[in-house]
Amino acid sequence: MLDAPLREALRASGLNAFGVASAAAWDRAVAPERQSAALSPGAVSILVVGSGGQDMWNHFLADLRAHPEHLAEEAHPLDAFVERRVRAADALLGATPRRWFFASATADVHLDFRALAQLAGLGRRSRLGLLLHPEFGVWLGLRAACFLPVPLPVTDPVEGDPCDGCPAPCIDACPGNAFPGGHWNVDPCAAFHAAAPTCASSCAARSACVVAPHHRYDADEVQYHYDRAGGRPRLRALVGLSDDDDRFEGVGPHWQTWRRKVRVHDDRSP
Ligand code: B12
Ligand code: SF4
Ligand code: SF4
Repeated sequence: MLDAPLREALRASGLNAFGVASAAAWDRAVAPERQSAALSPGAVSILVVGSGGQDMWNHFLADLRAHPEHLAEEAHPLDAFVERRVRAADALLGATPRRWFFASATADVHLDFRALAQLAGLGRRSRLGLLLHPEFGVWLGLRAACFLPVPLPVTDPVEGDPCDGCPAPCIDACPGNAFPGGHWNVDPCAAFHAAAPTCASSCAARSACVVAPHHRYDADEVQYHYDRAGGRPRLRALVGLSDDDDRFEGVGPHWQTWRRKVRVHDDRSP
């Protein structure tokens, strides 16, 4: 298979979850500006790459320890790590034309990776609003996608509602009433962030998910994802970089202002 060596190389960096969607299925789900004809003419397959559990975080820390400048010189060091590793592995695809997209909030072209990953068989939407992967549960990051003009075998979709039959401890664990109607909603969650510091560095609802608890991130990784302001100094301490040598402070996630910060095209509008 064309992408087998690429997958092997990415796995070595903890990019360990893969799925393939057909470009035709993606095109049916999104508005013309996001369809393959606009983004990558001739593409027929989309390889979606994720990181399940804590493996990629550990590779990221090892990279920063070996190269503290990768922290000092990058505003978004984890996104930069992903892009470096993907670009390095990309050479294994040879001369095949292709185009990569990244899931970072600062990406030039924004794709809705949860929708794309669901089409690529990486999981299903959960009550938490996160894609729930059969092996990694909600402890799956979505990282990159490659549009290719080569027909790769499409990954079977994960069927059914992953939350069916679950007593939903995620809802009970949420102090912010962020599950109106039984499903997570960004507005009450963001409002709670503005009103109280309780969720500044973690999400009790996600931590309560019963699926794959052994793949939960550790406290450092959780803090980095939920609270870059505190997570970045913690990263500096973990890799031995002094505050004075770091050119950036951590910022984000932007709970209240994400609609302005992320150039999201609303695929649901006609
Ligand atoms: C902007 C953003 C945010 C914003 C707004 C969240 C939001 N509602 O979109 C803020 C800052 C609040 C945020 C918070 C978090 N985020 Co965020 N976020 C993003 C980002 C950059 C864009 C999301 C987007 O396109 N929103 C567009 C709006 C219009 O979407 P929406 O209306 O909410 O959702 C609709 C569509 O997604 C659609 N849909 C169609 N098909 C499918 C299929 C599935 C499975 C789902 C869930 C939805 C869906 O229906 C939805 C409802 O109408 C993505 C990365 C990316 N490029 O996709 C990460 C991303 C969604 N975030 C992620 C995570 C993990 C989080 C946090 C847990 C914190 C964190 N940083 O780790 C929290 C909690 C989120 C939660 N419970 O859902 C992960 C999700 C991974 C997963 N397993 O699903 C992503 C993919 C980033 C990544 N690198 O992995 N995030
Ligand atoms: S961050 Fe807090 S308010 Fe938002 S879903 Fe998680 S526990 Fe609830
Ligand atoms: S705890 Fe149960 S209901 Fe909540 S997201 Fe996990 S599987 Fe779904």
